[in-house]
Formats: sequence, structure tokens, C-alpha cells
Amino acid sequence: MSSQITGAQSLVRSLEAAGADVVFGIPGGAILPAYDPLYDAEHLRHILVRHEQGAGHAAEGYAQATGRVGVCIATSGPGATNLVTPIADAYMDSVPLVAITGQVPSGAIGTDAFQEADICGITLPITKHNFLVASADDIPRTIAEAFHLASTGRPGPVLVDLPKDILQATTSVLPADVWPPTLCLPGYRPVTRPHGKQIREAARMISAARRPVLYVGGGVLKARAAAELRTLAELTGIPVVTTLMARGAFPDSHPQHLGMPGMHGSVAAVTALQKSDLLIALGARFDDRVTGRLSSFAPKAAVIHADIDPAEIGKNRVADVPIVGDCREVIGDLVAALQGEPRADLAGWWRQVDGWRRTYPLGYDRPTDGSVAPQYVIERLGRIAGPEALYVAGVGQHQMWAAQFISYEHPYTWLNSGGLGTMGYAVPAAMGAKVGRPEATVWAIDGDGCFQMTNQELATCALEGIPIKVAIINNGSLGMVRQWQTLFYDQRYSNTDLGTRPDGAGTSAGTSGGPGAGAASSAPRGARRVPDFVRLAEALGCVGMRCESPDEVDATIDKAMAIDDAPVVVDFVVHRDAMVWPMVAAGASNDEIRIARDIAPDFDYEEA
Ligand SMILES: Cc1ncc(C[n+]2csc(CCOP(=O)(O)OP(=O)(O)O)c2C)c(N)n1
Ligand SMILES: [Mg+2]
Repeated sequence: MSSQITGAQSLVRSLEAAGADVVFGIPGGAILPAYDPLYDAEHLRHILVRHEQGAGHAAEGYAQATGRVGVCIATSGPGATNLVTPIADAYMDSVPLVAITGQVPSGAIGTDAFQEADICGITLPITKHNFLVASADDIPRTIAEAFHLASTGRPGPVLVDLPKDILQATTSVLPADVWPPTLCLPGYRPVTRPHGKQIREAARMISAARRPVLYVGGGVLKARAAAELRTLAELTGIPVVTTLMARGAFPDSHPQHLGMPGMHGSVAAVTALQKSDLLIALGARFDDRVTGRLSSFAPKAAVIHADIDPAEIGKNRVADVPIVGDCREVIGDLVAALQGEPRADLAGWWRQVDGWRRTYPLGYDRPTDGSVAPQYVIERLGRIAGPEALYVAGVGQHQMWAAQFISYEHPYTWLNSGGLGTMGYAVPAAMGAKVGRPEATVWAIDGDGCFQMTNQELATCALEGIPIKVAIINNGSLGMVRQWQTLFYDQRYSNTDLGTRPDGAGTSAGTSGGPGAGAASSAPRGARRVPDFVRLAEALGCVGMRCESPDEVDATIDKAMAIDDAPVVVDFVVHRDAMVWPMVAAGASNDEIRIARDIAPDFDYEEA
């Protein structure tokens, strides 16, 4: 009656005890002992990815879609360093992630052993915490602590590094006997309950404000506070803006919603913040992409700043009323404090805000040459797949259009890499989201550049039965960078042409993709598509489709929607010169928002 198990067995049982049901990873020498008990784990599915970056983003997608902790696993050295990008991504976007890495045996640490990398050192500034485990006895407690740290307070990534000898050692500390282990995290006690005095002061300011705005960030989603937010918004009648990380936290169709603020935000959202007298920042962090030039951001506004992370408060903008706490509790308390209180009349403010909204709605030009507007593809996708689907974007122009032109009605239906802006996020994150929400339709909306960074995970999707759908918005270039070259580098397109479609496709010089059409591109490529995304998709075990005309957009999306038993990739060949508007140039003041090149909104006219 031996009650000894190996460290590796303890790891697998501890992950199960912590509630993990899926782990994304790739084996290798140092982590190999853990893969043996994984082989017959009953409650933990391992999904073999093709690149560790894919494992990390898949775990993030799973976490963002479900609210649970995402788990990824890799071997030492290059396996671990391949996780660095998704770990940094999770850190910037506060995603609960536990990364398990193998490490060289304890005795070899520090000797430049084969596949040794100091992953704890490397990830120190991009993890909430990391552990180098020193004894197999410590594994249950360490895993419990990692899950606790990742998912409480401000969520974030935690790394657990396990030397091979620790995985191979035996231990009599059985997870089943000790679960839940007593955590040993001195000093870690996130404040979730807001201070009553701060709430009262905030309520007083909200009642008196004449031009207030609810500035809603991703923290509201992390706190699962969308319902409370709606109650607060409807009780007060205050206009709402949702940041890139908060899309879906408040229904886009709600009459009080002004859309997204920031560099590519709506004129109404950006301008309402600029002219506000009170910003009620909830789980938002005054990111430079929202504030524009900080010194001229919302110059007349007082600030109520609620965040679970005290380090965020006052970091970029001084808060008149700082509130440390969980957004759900904060909003609930604000609602209670405001109930039945008299409030300033917001009719004049709404007249102004509605004027901006009416005069400057989001829009785009239809190409006159018969090519497809990328915004049109995304708009139709949102309409046809509907508000119950999940949309997962890459990084670039397509990401901004996906944030602008899809109507998000529910929380956790919009996933993207906001803080780090990681190209390659979409396909693996969509894979993880689909694993977490198998009943939902999951569309990755990706760029032709981003897609080439991580599309190998489509092989994982095909073999593991994870039928995601991918819309490649193929503009033939690193479009967002090209947009900056158009605007700020005199149209000198240095190294942004990708050659993913025939020359001339989707330009005013070409037809929609006829062989050799046009010669407008900088590098002559003839009729080649490198890569041919349809054939690439098929090679990866997916269904591949192409759409090159506006008339085919709906039918193509319908066809993709009808396929449920395989991943689908659609190559949407779109107009190559489309740009993202509105735009506030980097470093400029939000007062200098442009609705098209050199065209500023006419606020004087509107206010007259
Ligand atoms: C890993 C990484 N490398 C470089 C960048 C810089 N970058 C931001 S957007 C972009 C272009 C993305 O191109 P594509 O995927 O085709 O999207 P598009 O803008 O054309 O829609 C680049 C290179 C980045 N964000 N991430
Ligand atoms: Mg592109």
C-alpha cells in the first residue's frame, strides 16, 4: 500500500484538482516525465500544438472566452522561450494564465546545460509571479498558488518552472489528501471591497456632473460586471464608451453607447471624453492609445478612477477620487449610493453628444473599381454570424475594423491582443476560445501578415476537431504599417508588400484578381499568390475558400457558416488602399482627430 507518487503525477493531479480541464502544449526532454501521466489523465485533455506560442495564445483565448484560468505547458529552453510572447501578452491584457515549463535538473541549473534557459529570470517582468519548484512535496501547493494568483485581484500570467529531477522524484504529499492546500502568499491580499467614503464622494461628483462619461475598460469584463454596468448606466443616463479591451461590456445597440474611444475610436466617443467634466474610469488604465497626448487629454475633466490594481491609479492621470476595488463591487456600491439621489440634468450634454454621433457616424468608402471593401466583409460577417458568435482578431487594420464594424452585444464575444498588439494572436486564440466554448461559432478575423505567423495551429484544429473559422482580410500588405507610410512617410512603402495576391488585385489599377492584372504594386509579382491561402488551408486539413467580389461576400460567409466539421479559411481579397478612420496620429492630441486624411470634424459648426 504505497502512497508515493512522482512529482510528475503530482503535477497532473494538482492541475486537475485546481480545475483545469485542458492544457495546450508540446513535450520535450525536461518536461517529458510530466507527459507520461498526462497520457492517461482522465480529467485533463492535452492538446498538442505546433508551436509553443500557439499553446500560450490558445490558453489565453480559452481564458478570455470562459473566464477560467488557461493552462499551457512547454519544455525547457526554446520551449519555454517560445512562451515569452503569449506570457507578455497575457500580462498586458490581464489574462489569467498558468504556464508550466520543464527545467534542466536542479544540479545542472546555472551550467549552461543543454536546453537551459533562466525562464524565471526572463519572465520576471512579464509575470504576476513565477516559481522555480525545489521539491516534489511543494507541487500541489505551488499549483494551487499559481491558480490563485492568476485568477484573483488583477488577473495575469503565472509561470511554474519544474526541474526534471523534481518531476521524477517521489513524494508522499498527495494532492487528493492536501487539497485545497494552505496557500503561503504573504502580503498578497488584493483589495476587492471599495472604501465607503470614496464611493460616497464619487456618487456626489456623479450626481453633480454636467458632462460625465463612463469610461469603461477591460477590467469590467474581468470583474464580470457587465450587468452591474448596465444598471449604473441606465440609472444615471450617462454616456458610455468601451475601450478596445472592453468591447462587449456594454451592448453596442444601447442608445447610451458612443462606441470605442482612442486612436481609431468614434468621433463621439473621443470627443465626449475630451469635452467631459467628469470621467468615471472603470477598470481602464488611461492607455496612450486612448488618451492621445496625455497633457491635452480631457483637460476639463475631474477623474474618478476605480481599479483593482492600486498601481494603475494615478499612473498616467491624477485621480480626484481613487477607488481600489473589484469593479463589480465598486459599480454595485455606486448604484446603491446613487439610487434615489437627485442628479444634474444631462439633456444639454446629450444634445451635444448626439450631434457628434449623428454628424460623424463610423463609415467607409465603397471602392469604385469593383473590389471589396475590407470593412464591408467584416460588417457582413458580424451581421451573418450574429452577436452570439465569438470574434477573435489579429493585430492591424483588420483588428480596428473588427472592433468598429461588428456590433458586440454580449461580454466575452470579442477577443484581441490590446496591450501588446501581438501579430499571430488570432488563430491560436480562436482555437482556445473554441475549446472553451465548443457550442459557439468562433471566427478569427486575421490579416494576411498576422496569419502567416501562427497559421500552423490550423493543423492542430483539423486533427483535434476544433472547427474554427478564419477570415483572412487579404490586402496584400502589412496594412497598418502601410497606412502609416501613406500618412507619415510620403507613401514610401518600405517592406510592407507581402505578395499574398496577384499584382493589381483590389487596387484602382486592377480588376478583381485577374491574372497579371495591373502593375500598381512596387514589386512585380504577376499572377502569383505567395502563399496561396486556399491551398495552404487545404494542406493544413481545412476547407479553403476565396472571395474577390462584393457580390460573393454573403454567399461565401454562408458557405463557411454551414461547415461545422472542419476548420474553414476564407481568403477575402480586399481593396489594398483602404485605411482605418477616424484616426488620432500617435502623440497628437485627441482634439486633432481626423475623419479622413486632412479632414477634421467641424465642432464649431456643430456646437453653434
Ligand atoms: C509580432 C509583431 N510584429 C510586428 C508588429 C507591427 N505591426 C503592427 S500591425 C502590422 C501589420 C499587420 O499586417 P496584417 O496582418 O496583414 O494586417 P493589416 O494591417 O494588413 O490588416 C505590423 C507589422 C506587431 N504588432 N506584432
Ligand atoms: Mg494585411
